[in-house]
Amino acid sequence: MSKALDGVKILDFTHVQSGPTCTQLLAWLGADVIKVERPGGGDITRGQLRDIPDVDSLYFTMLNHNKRSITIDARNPQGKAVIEALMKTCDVMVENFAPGALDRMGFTWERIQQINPRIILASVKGFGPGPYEDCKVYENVAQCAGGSASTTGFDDGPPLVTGAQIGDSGTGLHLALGIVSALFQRVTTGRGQKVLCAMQDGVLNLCRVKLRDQQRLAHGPLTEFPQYPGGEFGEAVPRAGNASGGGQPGWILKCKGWETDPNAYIYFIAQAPVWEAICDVIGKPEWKTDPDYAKPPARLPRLKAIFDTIEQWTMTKTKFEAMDILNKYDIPCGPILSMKEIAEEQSLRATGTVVEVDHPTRGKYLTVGNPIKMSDSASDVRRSPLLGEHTDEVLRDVLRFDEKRIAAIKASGALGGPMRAAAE
Ligand code: CAO
Repeated sequence: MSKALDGVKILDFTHVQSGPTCTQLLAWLGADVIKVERPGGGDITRGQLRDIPDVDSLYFTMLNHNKRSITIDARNPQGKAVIEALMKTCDVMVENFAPGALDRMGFTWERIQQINPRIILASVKGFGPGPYEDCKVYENVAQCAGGSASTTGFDDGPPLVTGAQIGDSGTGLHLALGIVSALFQRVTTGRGQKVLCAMQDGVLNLCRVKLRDQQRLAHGPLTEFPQYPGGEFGEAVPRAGNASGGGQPGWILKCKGWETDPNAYIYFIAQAPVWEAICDVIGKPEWKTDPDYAKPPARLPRLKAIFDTIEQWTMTKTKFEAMDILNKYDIPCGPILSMKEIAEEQSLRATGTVVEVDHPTRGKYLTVGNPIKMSDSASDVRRSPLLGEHTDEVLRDVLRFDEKRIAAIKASGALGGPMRAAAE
């Protein structure tokens, strides 16, 4: 089967998480992604959070599937020449170096356009133009600067970061959309363009409901928040605990076994259209006609007491039993799944969302496959490359350099030391 991005060549200068997330997605969609790494250690994540000595970490392997790896020293003149040759043949160059690093390598946007006017230069930076544009940024910095941390957590606790990597992976996703859009526009203009995604902007985009709430605050308290009706609302959107960000009240409730299992909980949404069914299920049929409970506005000041009562019912069921019962009535709910449960969930294996991959030095490991499912562009998940595994192959087959030229480049030290052979 063909792939959506067949024929698209990506020069991948990314490292750590944000950029690699983007290029991994493009690779799953069929692009040929050639990852340029510094000789010696390569992407720093190869050696970070290692669980097995001297083996590429899961951090690296889970962000770099379906790519080829070439080692090039960008400061070596011969290395620079190889990079320029790759720029001439590639459609897109993706990077997430610290601000200014690409310019310092000699690859300004003007120079890149001289080399290949059709190339798209896609970058992740921490911040867009402004007071912080020169700052280096990691995931949690972006969560804090993008509005997520101030609105996450409980009102009586400090700001919290979330485990979902909305700063890194979220921005990588945004960048991938920018790249395919630029490729589409190039069909008519014939020109490449710069695509920039700032992590602060990406996080804020994912937090836009909180900027909505900031403006609602000017017109009175946020009635769906747990602070209402008794608590104080200050000048900024407060942390909402587990309240739903939408128009239907929700909360996380204990289920059977919560005393010993930290994930024996269910998210329960008291959706208005199924309110009567909720009353019947939890044994409170009188609430259907009680003026204090029958209509949504009457329930808002009583949400805590309502969820406490519903919890008395959910505590008598496991989260999966509660799911089965509630789903019969179309009551929206979701079990709090642990990573262990997700790793073992067979339906996620069946759809390719959780995939087992074999790696030559690590052995078998689990990863997350492509979450975008397309009927005419199926994704296969291929293991991440060893450092420099495809250096010779790229010079020979992509750049069509002859053996003599390859030998001269190697002798210059531009590709680093001897390459590790692929040991399948
Ligand atoms: N050959 C020669 N030099 C290379 C090279 C190669 N193949 N690849 C990288 N380098 C050099 C760069 O040129 C840079 O050199 P100078 O700073 O001396 O010009 C140097 O390696 C380090 O690059 P860096 O500054 O990007 O890396 P860092 O570890 O210091 O910072 C990070 C990491 C992520 C904070 C920074 O890259 C950044 O802010 N990126 C943008 C935001 C981003 O993507 N953050 C998400 C990170 S994931 O949590």
